[in-house]
Amino acid sequence: TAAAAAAVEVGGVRIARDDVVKEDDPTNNVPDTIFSKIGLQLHRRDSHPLGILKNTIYDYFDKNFAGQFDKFDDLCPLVSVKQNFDDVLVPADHVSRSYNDTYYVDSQTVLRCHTSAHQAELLRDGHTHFLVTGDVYRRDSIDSTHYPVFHQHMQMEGFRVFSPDDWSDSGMDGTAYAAADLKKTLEGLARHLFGAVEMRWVDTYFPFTNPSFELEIYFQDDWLEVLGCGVTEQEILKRNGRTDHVAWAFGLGLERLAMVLFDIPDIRLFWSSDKRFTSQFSEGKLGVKFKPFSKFPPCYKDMSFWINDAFTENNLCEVVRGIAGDLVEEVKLIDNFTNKKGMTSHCYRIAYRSMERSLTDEEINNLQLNVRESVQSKLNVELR
Ligand code: FA5
Ligand code: MG
Repeated sequence: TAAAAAAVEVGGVRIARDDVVKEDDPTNNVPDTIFSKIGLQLHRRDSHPLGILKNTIYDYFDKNFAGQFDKFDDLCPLVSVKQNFDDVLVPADHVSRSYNDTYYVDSQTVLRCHTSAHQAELLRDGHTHFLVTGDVYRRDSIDSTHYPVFHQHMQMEGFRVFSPDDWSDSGMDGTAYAAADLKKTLEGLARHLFGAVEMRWVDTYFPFTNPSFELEIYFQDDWLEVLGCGVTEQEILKRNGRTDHVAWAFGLGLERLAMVLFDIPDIRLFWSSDKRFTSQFSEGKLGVKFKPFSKFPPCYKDMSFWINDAFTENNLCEVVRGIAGDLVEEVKLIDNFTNKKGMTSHCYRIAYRSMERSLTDEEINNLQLNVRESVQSKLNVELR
């Protein structure tokens, strides 16, 4: 893969590669492949599907809330552990805090894993209605069987504060009032984007909201989760200058909505600079259906090794991604057994495929060779 630039700029803040990728620092787990995604800001390109979608959501809020929502779309994705987790009440022992799930720049700084990381500071700054759009980062596995899980995606956070005057005449308590307003607002948004669409609410859990819900839309014979939301925990409002108020919040996945709206079959296409992709979209045109250009065939390579206690699939995926970048489509466990000595063997099948061209045998063999070497040296496993 191409060497990453030395620095990028987000919202006027310069982020140097060497401040984010520190190979020899054990408190850092950010690879070059992730650094190269920072600063691309696809959601700020008006002719990119994610930019078109963001602008259409802005239109909905502008129209229905008379411009009350303040908009942020270039807040720096490097945030403190406090902002990302503590400020939104994520428990100290929650799995999402682990090095296996989150990219740490150092022990106190992460690449935000959700846009909720900005709730507290914006509240403290006095904002009562706001939208925050940005790239978020998670150490997921690679899986494209249905919806490809990816290590970066775009979220939009929405937040609205109510004061007692807003609900006092409604006959409801503040929480019920906010929950009803939240659902009405998001159902309206779904209709603004999709027209008629089948949707349903599912109860769920988030540390920062109660009650909490997910909205699912029916797409290609299946229910697809597009956002999480709920009534903000009182503690968050209290800590940030809004005692006696209530609020709702939501966080939606822009790619998931865009894939449905534009018929985009693979999440990796959003990062493509191929003209055959980018030229199909234009500013202000939501829902123009993407016409796939020829799909190149995948190539499969298997590798087997004895794992050790420290082995995790996320770490394996990171190593594979570090070598093959966006050419890797899937890493799948296809065999798993433990021998009499108690040693466990895993066999993984790696699918390589380019969105843009046909890969040569030589190129894939080289990739696989490098992947094997890197897996052995970085994960300390024994190849079979
Ligand atoms: C959150 O990130 C919460 N912060 C959302 C929230 C905000 C809840 C405010 C309550 C109040 P979750 O991890 O479910 O939740 O992600 C939110 C949305 O991002 C998902 O519904 C989905 O649409 C999208 N998303 C999550 N993971 C991925 C992924 N790997 N690829 C693409 N989209 C994703
Ligand atoms: Mg979820």
